[in-house]
Amino acid sequence: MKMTFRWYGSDSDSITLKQIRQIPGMSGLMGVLDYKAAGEVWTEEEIKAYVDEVHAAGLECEVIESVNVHEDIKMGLPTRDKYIENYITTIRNLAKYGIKVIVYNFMPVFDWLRTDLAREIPEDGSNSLYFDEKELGDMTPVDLVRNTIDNCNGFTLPGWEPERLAELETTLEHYKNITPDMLRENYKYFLDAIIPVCEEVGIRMAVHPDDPAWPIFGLPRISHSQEDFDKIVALHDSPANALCLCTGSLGSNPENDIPNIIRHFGEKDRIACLHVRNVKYLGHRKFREAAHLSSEGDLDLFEIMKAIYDTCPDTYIRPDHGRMIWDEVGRPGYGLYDRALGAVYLNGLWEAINKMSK
Ligand SMILES: [Mn+2]
Repeated sequence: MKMTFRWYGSDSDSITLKQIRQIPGMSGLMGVLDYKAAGEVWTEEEIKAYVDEVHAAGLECEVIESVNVHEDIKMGLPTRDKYIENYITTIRNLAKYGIKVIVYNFMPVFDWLRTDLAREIPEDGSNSLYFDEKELGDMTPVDLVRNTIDNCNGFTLPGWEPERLAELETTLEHYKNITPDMLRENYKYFLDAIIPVCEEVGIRMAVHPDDPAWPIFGLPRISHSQEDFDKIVALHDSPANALCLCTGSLGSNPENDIPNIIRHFGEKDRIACLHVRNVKYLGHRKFREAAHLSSEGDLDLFEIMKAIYDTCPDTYIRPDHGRMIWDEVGRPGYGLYDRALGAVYLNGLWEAINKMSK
């Protein structure tokens, strides 16, 4: 297992590579070029500059996140072929600079959704991302987008780039005619085009689950259960068609048994990387994000790490959204302190599991 950390680049992250390097047990990053719009080619120059900077700080950069899929590909529009060509160019460019895994999603419009980005946790005065379907009741998708962009402390959030959401109304209208099966057909068309290239250059695609793990605003969503992912891995049968198993996203639905889902796909060699974090259930379709420690939320992080150890021990993992603690100001979910605590805790679990298994 390689422990990694998400980093947005020196121009758009409040955290430095030096700080990340000083977290015990940190091997590298899950990196991102957060200024790239969906559909754009990531050029060799841009990738090289990013990777060189990470290497110079003594960290690896083998996983890249948020190579976003253009909506025209998801909607199956005639223009999709041009964007698929661009995507393939990006895959080839990333492979040239040592990237092994690309994290992406195939969610219509919304990458992830929360109704509050800084809900105070009464017990200790920290705050975290929060979701309550009831609060969504009167909000339109446009309201929610405005609310999210207005409350992210001046940072753009992954998946919520203002440009990408400019044509929101038109896109939402278009999705009304797309069923989950049609979305899967468009998905297969995309995978059939890119996976042979991934096999050739040694990259694994890792799809991220829907977050939260159920349909929202009537949009077709096809990635939020073990059954969903069984269908996705069958769309194009290859180890390069793999998952980024995000325990918190899938775990937002208590019906998802996360350790079992990890074992199911780990045994099939279909997990390329994981985001590991905890969630606290507050009611039906209502949750907040919690510290990583099992006792702070509703997921069993020991059982999760054990499932990884048993079925996909060579994978990449990273702590995911942390709380904001110790008065830190940063991107909601992506502060330094709580994610660093999470990484150290997960490494501690790993050491214990490893030693007890011998
Ligand atoms: Mn995640």
